[in-house]
Amino acid sequence: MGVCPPARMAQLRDNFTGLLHPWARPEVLTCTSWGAPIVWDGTFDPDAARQQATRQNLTIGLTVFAVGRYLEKYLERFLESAEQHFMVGQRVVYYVFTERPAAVPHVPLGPGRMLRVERVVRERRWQDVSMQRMHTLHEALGGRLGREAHFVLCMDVDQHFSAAFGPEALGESVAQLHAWHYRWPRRLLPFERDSRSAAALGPGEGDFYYHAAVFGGSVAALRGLTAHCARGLRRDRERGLEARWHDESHLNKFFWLHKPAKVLSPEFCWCPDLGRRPDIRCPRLLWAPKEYAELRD
Ligand code: 2GW
Ligand code: MN
Repeated sequence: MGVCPPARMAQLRDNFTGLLHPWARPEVLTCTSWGAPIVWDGTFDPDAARQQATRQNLTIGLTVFAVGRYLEKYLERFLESAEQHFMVGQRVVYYVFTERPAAVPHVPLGPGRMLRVERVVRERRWQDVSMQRMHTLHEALGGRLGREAHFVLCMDVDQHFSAAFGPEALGESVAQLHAWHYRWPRRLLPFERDSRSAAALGPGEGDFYYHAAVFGGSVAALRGLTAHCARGLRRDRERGLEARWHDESHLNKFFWLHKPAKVLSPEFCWCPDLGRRPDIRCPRLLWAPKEYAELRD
């Protein structure tokens, strides 16, 4: 099904990940139509990925927003589990964005790992908390974060790591397959379809439905991504529109126009409510149970 042509293989070896065995997972798609690897457990060599990242002396940024009740509810477990599993052995800078820096938990960090807290203002509507992230990230990438890190992953806080999440997840631009939708027919994917929205995709458009809970890339690529999404979000707001899945809709539009260099399988951001599935061999990051009724008011 998803084996890459040999000509792509040489390129993939340079893609930070030692992606050497796409044929190891014949039951899933391991390569997109534009030649980007889709990273599944078994298709990469974690040690080769680690070594390659270490040789390049990378600094990896991990951004996360923890505003309002999400700080107490999710941040500590997110950070503690990241210490266990996220880019172990690499240089890592966590960037926590919150309106209450003093309330950020003191999680002991391993050597070469650092945490920076950035103050943000709290938006009134939850949709705005989520959407404002693109603008805030854009500014951060233009400042200290952008100078400090080579690659950055941007994540939701309402999840925790459960297995190794290493440099195999790094690339020039990285998109996450959404756990709910990765096996759906393309025409049913929940893209924004209202043509008035900046996030709109026309009939027949859209490759995959990507989850905004994990996206990443080089600083330059993410500057472009966040600028695009922040611009689209602002334009929609000026016209009294709000895309179906907020910032995620704009992210999906961006990745339709600018194909990701690497795609992460749903193992990299899995929803435990979906149960055990034979293609999900090694979930690395698990969604926390949704408590919309309690948290969205
Ligand atoms: C968000 C919604 C309702 C109530 C509160 C919040 C909220 C979000 C908050 O009070 N404080 C906060 O820090 N956040 C941040 O925004 C936090 O990092 C959280 O993980 C992120 C996205 O909100 P979340 O996780 O509740 O939304 P999901 O899991 O449904 O996320 C998907 O859809 C969102 C847009 O609706 C985003 O695109 C998100 O990236 C997607 O994963
Ligand atoms: Mn979330």
